[in-house]
Amino acid sequence: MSTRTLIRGGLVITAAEELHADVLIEDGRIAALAARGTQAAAAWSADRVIDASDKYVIPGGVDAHTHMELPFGGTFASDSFETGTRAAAWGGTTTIVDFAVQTVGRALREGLDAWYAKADGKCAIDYAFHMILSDVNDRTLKEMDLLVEEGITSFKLFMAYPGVFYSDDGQILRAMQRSAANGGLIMMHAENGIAIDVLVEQALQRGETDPRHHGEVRKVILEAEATHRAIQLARVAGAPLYVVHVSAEEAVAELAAARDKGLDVFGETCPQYLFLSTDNLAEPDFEGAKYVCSTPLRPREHQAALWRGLRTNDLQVVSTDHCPFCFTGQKELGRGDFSKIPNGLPGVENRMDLLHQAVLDGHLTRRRWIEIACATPARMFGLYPKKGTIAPGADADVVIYDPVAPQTISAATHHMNVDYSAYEGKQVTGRVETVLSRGELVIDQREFTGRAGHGLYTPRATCQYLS
Ligand code: DUC
Ligand code: ZN
Ligand code: ZN
Repeated sequence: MSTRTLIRGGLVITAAEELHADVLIEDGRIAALAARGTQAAAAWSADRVIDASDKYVIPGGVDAHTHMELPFGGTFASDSFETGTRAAAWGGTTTIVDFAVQTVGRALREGLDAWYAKADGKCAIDYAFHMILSDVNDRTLKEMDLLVEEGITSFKLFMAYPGVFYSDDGQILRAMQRSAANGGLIMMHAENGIAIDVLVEQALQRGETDPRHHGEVRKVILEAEATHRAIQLARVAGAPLYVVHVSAEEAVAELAAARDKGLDVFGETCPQYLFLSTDNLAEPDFEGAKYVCSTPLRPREHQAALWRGLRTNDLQVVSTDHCPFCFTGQKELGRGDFSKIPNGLPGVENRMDLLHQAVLDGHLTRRRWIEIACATPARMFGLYPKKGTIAPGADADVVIYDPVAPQTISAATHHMNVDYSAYEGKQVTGRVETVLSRGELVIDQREFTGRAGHGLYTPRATCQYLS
């Protein structure tokens, strides 16, 4: 039976425009928009009418970088696909792209199938996958082609974490050459992990074991150098490149220089680099461990360059790199040795609100907020216009957002399965009120009405910024 939902009276914001319009949803998709007060809008009837007066009507967020259940440092990220996607919905995100992991010595297929199985029937919102390449060899290079055809059109490589996820320059070049041929997009963790491991060892020998030393050994120059090297390798291969979790001003400069040359080089940053800093890593009593992630948090002076990069489009996407580990029992693994602290921060629930706060703080326009959090990640990863916008034919993934509601971010009220918030006590203005995923109410006036298994696996096209 056909279900019609009408969202009345809100301000519709997309990456392209803002208009006071009513939105008609039919069979899980946007059927039509009509400017407020027009005859067309007045004539619409529906089974369900949602009053969005004084609210924003925005596309559901697309978080293109999450790690549910990631195995790391002898433990696992604490959000499952069930808890993590539910929390995402609470925060106004309706699509995640998570990273399936290849184990060294095993086929991509095996890792991917494991990720399909983890997520199947568990998700509250739609999901897709990238693939982490941990072992680039002749066999896995061939498998990349099959994955692109299957809708896994992006591959993360690591210049960091020797012995775990690390690829050397030869492996990186070969994977880039393959992606140049098959249409895949290489996503790069750009840090010189070989040099960092030397600095880690030397720091520990000097007795520098606290979390703040994590930030000190993972030097800005080693992010900038790896970013530069990744760009040159991509040029040699004739391949596009997407650099993940950019945190340092000098790395943004490398991206800007590449883009000024007209290269297909893209960059992502994350809320933790925009709102947190090495001050957090230096918090006493091992509290700094809560903020250990890689790339690391930087001195706060770097934030201005990140905001500027987002405004000038030298950075195009804000994702979360959501990779939560509980303080108790998980982050604590690194007491006395910062290198044993599992790397990662929670954030999938906070991204849309923090970026809305950035609008209020004057860093971004409202449309740019939607662009970097919804439309561009959808285009970058082949999901547009099904995801990332409000337009006829798009999936009805829609958030009714209250732009004046105050909230205090806290672990006491968040829905992520982690025992702390990286933004504990931070006061922001703006809050998700209602969320629809393919026309179904997932959050209804701040009550969870979704279900595990509503979220569907979504195969992706190739990057839509490439000709
Ligand atoms: N960085 C993190 O902080 N966590 C997981 C993987 C990564 O690259
Ligand atoms: Zn990474
Ligand atoms: Zn990551």
